[in-house]
Amino acid sequence: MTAHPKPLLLPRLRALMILLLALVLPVALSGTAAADTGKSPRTWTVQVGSESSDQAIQGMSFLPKNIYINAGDKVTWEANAAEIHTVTFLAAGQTIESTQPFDPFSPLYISAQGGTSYDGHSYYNSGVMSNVSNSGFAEVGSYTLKFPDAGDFTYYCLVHGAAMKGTVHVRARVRTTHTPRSNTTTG
Ligand SMILES: [Cu+2]
Repeated sequence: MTAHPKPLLLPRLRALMILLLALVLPVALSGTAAADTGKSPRTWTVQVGSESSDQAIQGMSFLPKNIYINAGDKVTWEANAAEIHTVTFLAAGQTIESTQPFDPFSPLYISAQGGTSYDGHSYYNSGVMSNVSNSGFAEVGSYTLKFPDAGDFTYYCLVHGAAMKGTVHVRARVRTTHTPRSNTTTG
């Protein structure tokens, strides 16, 4: 008789908004650019390896393993462990298995290969990355690549093979249709 059913919806909506904000905020804050209009290229950081403070425990991973960027953005990989790693994009048709085991004498493994802008199909390599200078290899503390074209690009560590890989997901810069809501906040 005195039907007044509206109060149910509002608190729920508010809870949903708060949840969304909680999910979106860390992503939004992880970028390097302060103002995000989606127009100026950004540089994103990926940590290469991780370790306990005494270096006894080594994490064989790229952090984050998946990164979502816009075409024209750059990614900088930073050496984050004493353990040696590489950031390596294989050539089209090349398998990680065919690169194993790691060859510590081959320039293809231990030296920088490819340019500074990723073309989507050639071989790119950082050289041997470590955050200590006595790794036995030329010291590479960071490695940066620009990604001008959209696509999903998987890369590996040549030292640890298939067990250590990551993917750079590059979205086309201009998008006017069907952009998932969760994606619009990150770029
Ligand atoms: Cu590795």
